[in-house]
Amino acid sequence: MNFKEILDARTEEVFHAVEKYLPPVEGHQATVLSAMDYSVRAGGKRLRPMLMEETYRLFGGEGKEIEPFMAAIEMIHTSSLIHDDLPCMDNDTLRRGLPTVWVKFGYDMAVLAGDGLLMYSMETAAKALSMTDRPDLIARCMGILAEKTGIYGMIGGQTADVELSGKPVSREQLDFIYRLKTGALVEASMVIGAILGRADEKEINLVEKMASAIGLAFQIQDDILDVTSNEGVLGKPVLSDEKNHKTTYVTLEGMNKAKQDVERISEEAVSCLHELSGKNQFLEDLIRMLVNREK
Ligand code: GRG
Repeated sequence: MNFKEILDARTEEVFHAVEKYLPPVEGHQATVLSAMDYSVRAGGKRLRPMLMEETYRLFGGEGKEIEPFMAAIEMIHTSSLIHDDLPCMDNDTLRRGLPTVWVKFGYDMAVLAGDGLLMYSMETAAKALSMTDRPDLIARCMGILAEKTGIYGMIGGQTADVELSGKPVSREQLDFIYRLKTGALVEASMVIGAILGRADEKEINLVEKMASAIGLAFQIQDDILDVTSNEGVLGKPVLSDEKNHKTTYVTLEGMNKAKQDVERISEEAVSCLHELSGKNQFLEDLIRMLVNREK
């Protein structure tokens, strides 16, 4: 199998692990449950739960306790996509190749589906407590999940991003936005994988540094693809940043430098990986894939 085939197979496997934790679509709140289900099942690369599981494996983790956290991080990520697409944010109509949640279920249900997934993620992560002999580690990971999602993480980054739309943005402000709105969930994914894999504190710090580099490279590549790709391949509209008057890495630094920097930052992440004692070739290939990905 070539890397693309291995990656597709892993995406499928990761989705099956996540799918087990989706709530049933029933009861008086069936509409919002249906919107939550629709958005998670819509597809996507499943990069965050994949990075989490690969980091867990890097440190020798073999248990099931990682799975509720894999499901939780994908739920949080999906909730952010639902809200990001809303008319009050990016006002986008296509996501993961399908109509966005607000287009299909209405603005009200989309807000609630995002909120519903966000809270259900914590309920899901808590299920790991009954799967471990180290509840202290689960509690620590739940704290990290909340912190990296909240106002000191993704939501904080999105706040600055929304507020600065249409305004001049400095490189320092852009770095802040990218580190929080995109990097924080990648950091949560890999740090949780490391903690549950029983990494020591030095290793956890190195994993956080590696994840931060991956998050930054990933967001810059997202900016590049917004200009160079097409809707059919991406499954979401292109030129969305221009439409929303957003300063991006590409508008600030130019396309050539953006491409060079994705490559350089990805290699920095690979260097961090090499400093760790375990070996995971798939993880290394996955990090490098970020530079060449088309969607
Ligand atoms: C849920 C309360 C609540 C708030 C959300 C809208 C928001 C706050 C945050 C937006 C964060 C965001 C969308 C950052 C961009 C990150 C990014 C590059 C997303 C695309 O991720 P991919 O390419 O998507 O991994 P797939 O579809 O493959 O999963």
